[in-house]
Amino acid sequence: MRDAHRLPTSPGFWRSPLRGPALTSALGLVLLVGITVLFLTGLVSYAAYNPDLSPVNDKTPDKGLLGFYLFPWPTNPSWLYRLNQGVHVTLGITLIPVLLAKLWSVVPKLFALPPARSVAHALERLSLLLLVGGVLFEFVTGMLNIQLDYVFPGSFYRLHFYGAWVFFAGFAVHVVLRLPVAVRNARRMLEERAGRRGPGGDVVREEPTDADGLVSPRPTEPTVSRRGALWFVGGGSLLLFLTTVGQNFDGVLRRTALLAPHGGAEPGSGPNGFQINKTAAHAGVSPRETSEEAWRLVVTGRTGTVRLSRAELLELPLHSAALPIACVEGWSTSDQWWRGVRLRDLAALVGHPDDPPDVLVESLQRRGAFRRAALRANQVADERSLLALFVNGEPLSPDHGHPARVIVPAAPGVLNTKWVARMTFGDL
Ligand SMILES: Nc1nc2c(c(=O)[nH]1)N[C@H]1C(S)=C(S)[C@@H](COP(=O)(O)O)O[C@H]1N2
Ligand SMILES: [Mo]
Repeated sequence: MRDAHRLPTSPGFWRSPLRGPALTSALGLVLLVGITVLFLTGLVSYAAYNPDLSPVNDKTPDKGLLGFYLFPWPTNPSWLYRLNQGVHVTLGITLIPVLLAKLWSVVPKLFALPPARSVAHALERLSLLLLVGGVLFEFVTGMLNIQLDYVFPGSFYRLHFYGAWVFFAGFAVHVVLRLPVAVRNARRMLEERAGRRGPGGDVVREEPTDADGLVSPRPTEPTVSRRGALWFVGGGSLLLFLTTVGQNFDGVLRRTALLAPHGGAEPGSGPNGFQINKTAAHAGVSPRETSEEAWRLVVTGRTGTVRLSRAELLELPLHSAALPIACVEGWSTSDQWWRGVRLRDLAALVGHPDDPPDVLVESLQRRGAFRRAALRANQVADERSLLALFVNGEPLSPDHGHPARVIVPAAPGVLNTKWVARMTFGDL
C-alpha cells in the first residue's frame, strides 16, 4: 500500500498538514491585491517611456493592440515615476515569499491526474499554466534585471512586457474562477475567529470546504501552526522589504538596501555624490570629446542649426529646478538641485518661440540602448525641464553627464540623456 503514495501525482504523497483552502485563500487574496498593483504599475511604467512618441523610445515596437492604453506622460508631480517604479520594484521583491508560499500550498494540484476531466477543467488547467509560468517568468526576469545580471536572450523590456500580458490572461481566468471560493473561505475564517455561537451556545467551528482536495489525505504531525506559517512568510516579506526600500532614498537609508546593487561606480560624496547608472567610461565617452575645445551642442529646428560651446550656453539665461532621478530598476534619488538652460529656450533659439515641439536628444555615446531619447512637447514646454550644466552647485561630473545632460520632471531615468551632443526639435 505504501507504493501508492510514492509518486507526486498521488494525493497521499503530499503530507503537510498546513495545506488546505484556508492557507491558499489567505495567500491568494494577498497576491490578488499585490499582483494587480504590480501589473498596473508595470503598464504605467511602460507608458512613462512615451513609446508611441518615437521608435527610439519603444522597446516593443510590435505591441499592436497591447498599447491601447498609452497616454502622453505628464510632468507633474515631479516624483510621479519615482513613486510608480519604487512601488513596482519594492512590492515585487516583497511579494516573493508570498508567491513561493502560495505555489507551495497548491503544488499537489499541479501534479494531479488525470490532466483534464472535462473541457472546462482543461481550460482551467491551461490558464494555470499561463498563470504560474507567467508569474515565475515575470519575477525572475524582473529580479535579474534589477540585480544587473540579466541573462535571458532578448531584450528585458520585450520579455517582461509580453510576459506580463501572458500572465494576465491566466490571472484573469483564474480570478474569475477562484475569487468566490477564496472570499467564502476568508469569511469563514473570520467568522470562526469571532467565535460564532450555535444554538447550544457552543462555538461553531466550520472548516472551509475543501472541494479542491488541497488537504492531505494522510497528514503528518504539524511542526508549526497555520498561523505560525503565515507569520514566517510575512516575516520573510518584511525582511526583504526592509533590505530593499532604502534604494528609494539617499544617505544612510540607501545603505540599508542590501539587496539592491546599482550599476555605475560608487558615487562618492559631495555635490555629485548620488547614484550613477552608467559611467562615462562604460558608455565610451572620453574626456577628449567632452573638453571645452572639442564639445559643441548641435541644436536643429525650424530655422536651421546652431552650434554652441559650453561657454556660449553659459551666456544663455540659466534656471534651476529641484528634481529626482528615478530609474526603471527601482532606485531613485531625492531631489537634486539642477541648473542649466531651459529646453524651451533652446527650442526658441531654432525657431520654435511659442509652442515648443517634441525633441530628439542624442548623446556623444555611440553604442547602447539609452544613447538617445525623444521627449514630448509637454516635457519640453515645462519650465523645470533643463539641459543641465550643474548639479548641487557644481559642474556635472563626467559620470553624471558632463558637459550637459537632460533632466525632465516626472520622467523615467532613461529619458534624462547624459553627455548630450545633438537636439533636434520637431518632425520626429
Ligand atoms: N547617454 C546616456 N544617458 C543616460 C544613460 C545611458 O546609458 N547613456 N542611462 C540613463 C538611465 S537608465 C538613468 S537611470 C539615468 C541615470 O542618471 P545618473 O547616472 O546621472 O544617475 O541616466 C540616463 N541617461
Ligand atoms: Mo535607468
